[in-house]
Amino acid sequence: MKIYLNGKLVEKQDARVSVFDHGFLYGDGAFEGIRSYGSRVFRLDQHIDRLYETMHTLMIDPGMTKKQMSDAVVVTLRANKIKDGYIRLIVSRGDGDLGLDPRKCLGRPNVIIIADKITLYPAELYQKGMEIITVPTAKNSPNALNPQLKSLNYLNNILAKMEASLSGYNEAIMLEQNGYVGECTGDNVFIYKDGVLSTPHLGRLKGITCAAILELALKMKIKVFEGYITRHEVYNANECFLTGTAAELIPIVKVDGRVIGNGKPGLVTKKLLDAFHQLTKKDGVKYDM
Ligand code: PXG
Repeated sequence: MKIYLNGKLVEKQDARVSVFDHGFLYGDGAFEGIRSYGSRVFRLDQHIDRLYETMHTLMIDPGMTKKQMSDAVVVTLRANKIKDGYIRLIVSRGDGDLGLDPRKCLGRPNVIIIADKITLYPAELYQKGMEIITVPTAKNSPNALNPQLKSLNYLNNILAKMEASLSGYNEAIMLEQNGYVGECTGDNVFIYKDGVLSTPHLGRLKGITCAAILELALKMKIKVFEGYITRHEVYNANECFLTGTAAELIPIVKVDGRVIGNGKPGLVTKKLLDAFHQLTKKDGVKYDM
């Protein structure tokens, strides 16, 4: 496996960064999770835009243009001969001292790109649907650590993920500080009821998959709503599903013990999943081997 590290492709065992890197010491950095389908990087431009927005807020300058960053993703995929895979793009602030002060990070940020195969939820969960729960750990407040930042500090989500797995579930709904539904630990949440597809508006990551699903829904003449959603509305929805780069679109059939709709993946969910699969075949940056 070849890893992209600061402009060079190196072997996995040689892809190392310092223990003084602020990404390691403090989770100080940004990342993206991207997928490629049949030698097309799905919505690469949107992922790169989101990465640069996170870095802008963190005041990290990778010393690369967006075009150079996109090209580096493609170079890494080619070097690993990956047509269908998952790309992890990481920019950490770089080496500092043992203090918090980012001004002490005098070296350059570390830019790392890993291209690998993807691990999905088991196939039967896409057929039967998944059960999830709401967990006690709430989303970070936007005025503390805004959930719209895809930063290397993912402890908020990891704590929630632990609560889910300790209770025997794969995913968990995290609520916002005000008690409204936020998102899952690595996925956005959707509900469908009476012709309207709804998803929380703020206090969540602006998912690339979520945006694609909203576009597809509009094309299918389904009404969409982005706003406050309560757990009560989730429990009483006709359909529910989660979206994310890794999971794509996974049907949810039970939340906190409440059966959603008829307890089976819904028709609209299936239609959107089909449409999403079609989209991944034509949307994206094409590359040759
Ligand atoms: N919300 C959060 C908190 C995420 O981390 C999404 C939504 C979906 O966004 P995209 O752009 O992928 O549609 C994510 C996705 C994992 C994992 O192991 C998930 C993500 C990142 C890293 C790992 O499930 N992010």
